[in-house]
Amino acid sequence: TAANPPTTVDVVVVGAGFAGLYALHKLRGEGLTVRVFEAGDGVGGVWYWNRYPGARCDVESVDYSYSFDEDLQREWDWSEKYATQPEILRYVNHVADRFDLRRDIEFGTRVTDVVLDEPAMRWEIRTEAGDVLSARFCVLAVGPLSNANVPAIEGLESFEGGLYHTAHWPHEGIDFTGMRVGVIGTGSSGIQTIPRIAEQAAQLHVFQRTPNYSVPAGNVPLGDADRAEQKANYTERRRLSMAGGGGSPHEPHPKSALEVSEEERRAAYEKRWQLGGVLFSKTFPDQLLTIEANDTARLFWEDKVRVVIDDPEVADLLIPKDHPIGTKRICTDDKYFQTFNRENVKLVDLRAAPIERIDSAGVHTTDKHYALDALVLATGFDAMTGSVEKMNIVGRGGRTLNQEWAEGPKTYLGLGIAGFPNLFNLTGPGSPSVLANMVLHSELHVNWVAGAIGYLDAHGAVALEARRDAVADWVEECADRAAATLMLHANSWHVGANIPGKPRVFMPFVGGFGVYGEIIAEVAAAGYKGFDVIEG
Ligand code: NA7
Repeated sequence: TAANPPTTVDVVVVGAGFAGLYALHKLRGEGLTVRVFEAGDGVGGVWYWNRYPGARCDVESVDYSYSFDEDLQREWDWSEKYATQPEILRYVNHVADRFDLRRDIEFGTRVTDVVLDEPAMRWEIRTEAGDVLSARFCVLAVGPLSNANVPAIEGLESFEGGLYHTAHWPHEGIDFTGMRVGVIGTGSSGIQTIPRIAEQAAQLHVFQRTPNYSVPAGNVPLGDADRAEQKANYTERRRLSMAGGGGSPHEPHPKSALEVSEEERRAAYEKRWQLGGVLFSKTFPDQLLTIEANDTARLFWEDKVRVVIDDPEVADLLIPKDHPIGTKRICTDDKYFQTFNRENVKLVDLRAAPIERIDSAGVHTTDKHYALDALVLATGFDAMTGSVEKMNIVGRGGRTLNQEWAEGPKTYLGLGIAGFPNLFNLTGPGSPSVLANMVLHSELHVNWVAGAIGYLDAHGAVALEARRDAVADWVEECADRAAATLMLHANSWHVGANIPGKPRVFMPFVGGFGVYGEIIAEVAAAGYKGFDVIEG
């Protein structure tokens, strides 16, 4: 941290995760002065905080890494197909050192206010530590899955055992040996951590409200030969990723699931199953478009899962019935379902008997008390809007972002908000972020923002502001695209269903990462069509 950090800069970036770090590197490289504020004491964003046992990325490590520097991507060696949280954190720290990023980052500093000074057309940024900065541009890189959701369960604060949220795991780790542990939540985080905790705990109770689809992750160690092959094809791999639906170099089967023979269909699912990972959801292109196609995947999945669970009644409880497969982000696991065969693991069905309250000694459901030494909340996030809405962001006419988004987030291309000139929200609602490879998506957004700033400067303009009509059209386009899929059939965090009172709006752009990249590039090429370019 600099001794006398400047109070006037070109750009303030909020957040030092993958997006914020690259924003700093890129914009500083364009000759701009940049200051980054980060609430954590280190870089990495979600990978800094989510240190629960079993935390691992579900995008291949070779793809879930920066592409902006050829030497960086050639020199870094990933040790596994899917990287663990500690390895990703080592990588992000390596990047921060290699590009000398820390000198412009203030750690342990949360931004509280981002207020437009309209006559000056500058943003005033305030932090909890008392910093006040004036910036021409503000880049929000706070992450779409970063604001942990702590459920409002009566008595939670009275629990006297260890209480942990997966997204705020103690850095020193926890040894559950000999303990009676409870885990609430069976989303991606719960499904990753439950098998690991089960290996330690004396007794583990898994409190499940909604069962989830999960496929074996298929993680394998990478050897020198694997890495050499990946790196030899890196350029092509990146090209395919940028054009692909999810930001990775994989494409679905060319035909509909319903067009092919039963034999061919099973062979395709079997191949994906053996490979492992989230791409099972994308075996066929229409799997998320029609119930008939989806059912073929769902039934294949169900057969695979039933055989590994010893007790058929437990299997019934673990198999989702309320949503088509893939309409919530599919989870990936390492022996999750097999964990329920262990003597020391019990599944608690909260549909049959919901949690009533928590007391000093454990969890009360409507029919029983569970005595616990430790309770793990794997209860997810106020996704896509939560971390942005936590700040007091005030735009034109004193209107807050929370007022602007009261009925659900409203953006143009995910990047621009009407009434909030020169404020760029990275990887948030209106973009495909959470449906894609977040690292490449962050690069895409940052490069676009850098291009926009360059355009303003080249044209002697002061600001870029999304037009209201363009926002309305984009919101409608995102809604229409979602409605044409099965994605609205799930009570997912994509629609805010996990947060009581949150407006039910499908927040991501579902049209694909490659398509989205083309759209935002065309808008830029057309002189930022849909934005007002404000002259000085
Ligand atoms: P998720 O996917 O939102 O999962 C949260 C889980 O917690 C889910 O099973 C919830 O059940 C459960 N939950 C939440 N509140 C409660 C209460 N009050 N009582 C019981 N159960 C509750 O979060 P994750 O962290 O696993 O994953 C989020 C994303 O991060 C993931 O998709 C990856 O992209 C990375 P529910 O389904 O709401 O009934």
